[in-house]
Amino acid sequence: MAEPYYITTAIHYPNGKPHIGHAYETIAADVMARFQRARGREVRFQTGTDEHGLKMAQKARDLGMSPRELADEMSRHFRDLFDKLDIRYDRFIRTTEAEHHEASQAIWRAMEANGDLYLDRYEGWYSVRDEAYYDESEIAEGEGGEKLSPQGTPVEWTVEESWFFRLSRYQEPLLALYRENPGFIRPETRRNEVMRFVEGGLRDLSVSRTSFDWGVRVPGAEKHVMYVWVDALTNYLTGLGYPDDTEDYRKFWPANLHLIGKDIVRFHAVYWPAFLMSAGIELPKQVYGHGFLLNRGQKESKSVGNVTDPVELADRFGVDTLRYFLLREIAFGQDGSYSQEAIVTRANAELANSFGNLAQRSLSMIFKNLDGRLTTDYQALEADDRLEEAVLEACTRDLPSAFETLDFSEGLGAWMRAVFACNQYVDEMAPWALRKTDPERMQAVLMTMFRCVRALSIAVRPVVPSSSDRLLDQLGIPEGERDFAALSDRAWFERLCNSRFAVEKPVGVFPRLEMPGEDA
Ligand code: ME8
Repeated sequence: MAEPYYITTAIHYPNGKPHIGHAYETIAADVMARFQRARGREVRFQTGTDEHGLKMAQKARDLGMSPRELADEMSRHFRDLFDKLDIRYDRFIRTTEAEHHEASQAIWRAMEANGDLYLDRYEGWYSVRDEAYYDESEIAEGEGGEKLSPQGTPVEWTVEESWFFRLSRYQEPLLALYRENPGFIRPETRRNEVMRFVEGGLRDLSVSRTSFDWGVRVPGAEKHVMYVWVDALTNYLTGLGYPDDTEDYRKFWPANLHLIGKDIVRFHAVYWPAFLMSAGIELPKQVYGHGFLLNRGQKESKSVGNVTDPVELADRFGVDTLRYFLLREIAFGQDGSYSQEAIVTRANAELANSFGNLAQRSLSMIFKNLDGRLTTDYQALEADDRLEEAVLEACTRDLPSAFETLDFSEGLGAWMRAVFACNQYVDEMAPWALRKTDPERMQAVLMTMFRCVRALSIAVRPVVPSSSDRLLDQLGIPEGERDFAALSDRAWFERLCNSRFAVEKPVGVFPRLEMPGEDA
């Protein structure tokens, strides 16, 4: 039976249209989900929108809408973007769903039954933007003397009656969790930050609000709504049918990976496991805090006027190009910069001129010189075997082992080195010159190229799914043979030679892009 794999992204605040950071995180999760499917695992991939909380309520009020209307409108934009980006999720959750309210109330009751919730008064520095209270020690002063959170957002002194979660009880169990499971928080830098924070001591957490009502009601205390993070984190359970003992829940919980950005690691690696321990629910296996995407080194913001619509980027450069660029250019755990020039440079150098060119010249030569016929009737020389071995090693060992640890850029780097090796081989072998002098040798070279292009297309398919499929269609590779298992099947080539003879005139799948401005 296929081993299950459950991956989630953060659920996004639909208080505006999706930005490039949302696209980045969700593309990475989609690549991971496709990669695990291609490894033969049964994958469940969930994303969605986080629709409650003061931030949503305030934004809706500013726009003269109800929070529900705002959530409906903006959530639609997220789904449209993800469809456009070829993101194949299994569940898109909205926290305003009735099922989600039930799940959040169920986990609340479980924490209460464990003696971890109590009513008290809360005073503290509250940031509406972060939906979080901060300690006095964490507050800084801005240039105009205003108080700021560690994220640089404004905070206000707030007093309210509130339910509290006994987070202080969980300091030791959390530290034990991090120590015993070094992979629980990744990458290492985030793990260190979280450990230092927890070692510094944990205060009980205010987990309800009475100042507004846009949220999930606290069971038995109807004037309180849950702190938005309690309900938001619970989405990962709701999507599997919690609190019911469903087949999905049994199969997919605990989650293998919560993929989130670095700014919300504390919520996922401290609060969430504490809530789950309290409720007696198994803990997820890993929380990965990826880096931030910057526009030419700067955070995008409306006031700077550098906000890029990810839909426009996809329209302009192509979905697969954007997906490839984001994962190849930036070391996943770190912050990284993008610009239109960088996208064009990377896409032209690697997709169009290297991989695309390799595929196109291999197929055209087979089409022109062999009438599109594949054959097993040739003698491979050592150079041919050596190349194929190197390509298979990159495709079945280096890329997968890097992708398993979310080192996408490293995995794609190994893949690209294999592409370069193939192009170098073609240049050295010069099969076009062999046509007259040594047609048998030409056959061996062209078949080797064909075999390598197939392996490279399959390996990179999670990243550039539609381009890779267009290429594999041209190669005649059956749809069920485009995964990693197919790469260790020795008999595929013989089967293909027997089943199929002429390729159509090959067409390139990775167009050369123009630099911004060139077409103006
Ligand atoms: O934080 N680059 O929602 P959100 C990369 N609703 N990632 C970025 C980014 C950037 N420039 N900007 C944001 C929330 N992100 C909560 C999550 S989960 C139970 C609740 C990432 O819409 C961010 O780190 O502000 C987060 O993982 C995701 O986008 C959604 O951010």
